[in-house]
Amino acid sequence: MPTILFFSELDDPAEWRPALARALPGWTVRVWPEEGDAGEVRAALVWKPPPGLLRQFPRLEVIINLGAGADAILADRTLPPVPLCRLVDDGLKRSMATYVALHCLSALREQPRLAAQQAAGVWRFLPPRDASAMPVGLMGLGSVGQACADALAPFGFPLRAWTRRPRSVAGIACYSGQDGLARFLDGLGVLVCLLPLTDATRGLVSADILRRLPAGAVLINAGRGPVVVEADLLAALDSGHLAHATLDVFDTEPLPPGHRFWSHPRVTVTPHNAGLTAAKSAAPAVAAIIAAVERGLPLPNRVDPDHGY
Ligand code: NDP
Ligand code: OXD
Repeated sequence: MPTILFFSELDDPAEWRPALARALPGWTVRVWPEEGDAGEVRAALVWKPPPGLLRQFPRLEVIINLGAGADAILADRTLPPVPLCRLVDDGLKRSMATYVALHCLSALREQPRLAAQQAAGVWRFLPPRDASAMPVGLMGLGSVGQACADALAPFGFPLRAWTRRPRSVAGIACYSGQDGLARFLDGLGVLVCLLPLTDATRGLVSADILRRLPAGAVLINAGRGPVVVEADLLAALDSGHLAHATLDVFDTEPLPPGHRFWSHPRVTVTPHNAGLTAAKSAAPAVAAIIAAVERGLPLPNRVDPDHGY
């Protein structure tokens, strides 16, 4: 019987096994390290598998990354030469969109300053800011960036996006490449980083980009930690140039005890929980990828190893 191999040290197999069994009738679900015939494994649904694990299945046809960011799996130089797809489902997009909307609205409503006032027992009227004067810039307008743009649309923020290739999307001022970067950054109220981690994006958000933001701007990073240079971000926060940073992703995860982000008055830390790939909503997306493999159709969310996402 065709078998899908499941490996994750983060996701609960007790949730995934029944969800996959429902979505893939006629398939066996094998949770690593359960024993079985290696030749029956046709698909692998994996999050950060140990290097070399996937090489032992001679009839593997597709690898499905149990998450949207493929940087960790692409770092495995021993991956067998079969197509690699990312798992991007409606539940994940919704959770990322609520995270980004929450923290853009928090900036709009001056929530960090209000929280500090409350902690100090201070009653001081702070007028809400004007969304129309607070452009939100999405670095990355892929499946997650687009869901975030849709969620932000009703609140009146002017929306911008910056991508690798030129794009044209109704309601969003689109910029691309190095040429478009300066115009994208000019006058932003909130910079939202939703980029994959690739050779081209590692260390991209450095002092140079941060200093081009207007004084008082806010950063949200829910993409990958190493896209932002942590030391440069701390310098921009310490100087007061940036009003606040909300960070879900970090160079080192879990964020080490004693890291300055934990206690910085201008930083909100969340434990890489912005997006959730839940078995119930994502198992049908796994089945859709496998159905496309079986029918020889283009694979949804296929990763291009040359570009790293
Ligand atoms: P996609 O692959 O759908 O989109 C990536 C976007 O980034 C595209 O718009 C792409 O541009 C743009 N991009 C890539 N490289 C560059 C570059 N060098 N310069 C400019 N733009 C670039 O990814 P998703 O939207 O699905 O996810 C984005 C990232 O979010 C994931 O890779 C992951 O790291 C992170 N993530 C984090 C989660 C969390 O819990 N914190 C949960 C889920 C995802 P173009 O349109 O031109 O291709
Ligand atoms: C993902 C993540 O990439 O959760 O899906 O970070």
